[in-house]
Amino acid sequence: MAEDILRQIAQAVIDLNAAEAERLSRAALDAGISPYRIIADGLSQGMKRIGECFKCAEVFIPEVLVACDAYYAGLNAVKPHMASAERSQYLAKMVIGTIYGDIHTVGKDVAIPVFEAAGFDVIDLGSAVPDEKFVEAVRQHKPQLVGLGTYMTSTFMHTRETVKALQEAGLRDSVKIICGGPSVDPETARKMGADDASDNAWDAVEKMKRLVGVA
Ligand code: B12
Repeated sequence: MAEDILRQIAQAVIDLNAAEAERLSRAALDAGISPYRIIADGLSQGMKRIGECFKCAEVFIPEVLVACDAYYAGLNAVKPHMASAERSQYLAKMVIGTIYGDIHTVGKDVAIPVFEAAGFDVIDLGSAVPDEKFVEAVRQHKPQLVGLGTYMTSTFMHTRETVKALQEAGLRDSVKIICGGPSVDPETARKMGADDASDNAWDAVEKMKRLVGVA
């Protein structure tokens, strides 16, 4: 019974059906299935499949964005029912934002549900985020990871400044920093003081798990 409904929830995400993902997630709650299982074994399995289809070019960015909507429709229905004990089952906490000077948001908006579906607790700071806002957020939320959305070569170079701001605040050693976007590469990211980089959210998940030691 539980397995059936969880499979149907995953399928609703794959079918890009937000209304169905929400309806089934509520039905699963009513059936006594825990919010964590609905997220991990239902919604997230759907996003995982969408990622596989994206890698094989069976679906494209517009479909991925609609799948994200379906994922969030289910997630928002179950999240208020999560006990704090369940929240602690996250793999790690991440603060993410598009770097200063860069207004691109789509990449981050696709990446966040992928990271959440993989078990990361993600705090989104938005786009064109000033360095001080990253510093404040790390101080407040104490994440293990900082994600920098860097979608242009010029703003990718700003990574050095963001890292410096964290260093000067004495926070650099408390976090791992990963850059993401089409113009990034791990070697240059490391030269600028970050720990890694990825141009694909699904590949990034594996790197993030290694960075926080849960791979
Ligand atoms: C849409 C778009 C815009 C839209 C943005 C709308 C929005 N709300 O995001 C608009 C029109 C506003 C725009 C503006 C500009 N853009 Co533009 N834009 C694009 C475009 C066409 C698509 C970007 C996109 O959404 N991709 C789809 C997403 C899903 O892919 P993605 O970002 O790579 O994200 C994936 C991964 O990188 C990863 N990921 C994403 N974020 C993160 C974060 C972390 C931490 C991790 C680990 C992983 C991760 O997950 C995603 C899924 O796998 C690209 C071209 C391209 N092909 O990329 C140019 C592009 C990024 N833009 C570019 C430029 C130059 C600009 C402008 C300067 C143009 C101008 N002259 O005004 C301005 C920027 C202004 C500014 N200050 O920011 C250049 C950058 C060139 C470079 N290498 O520096 C590009 C590459 C186009 C080009 N070939 O010239 N742009």
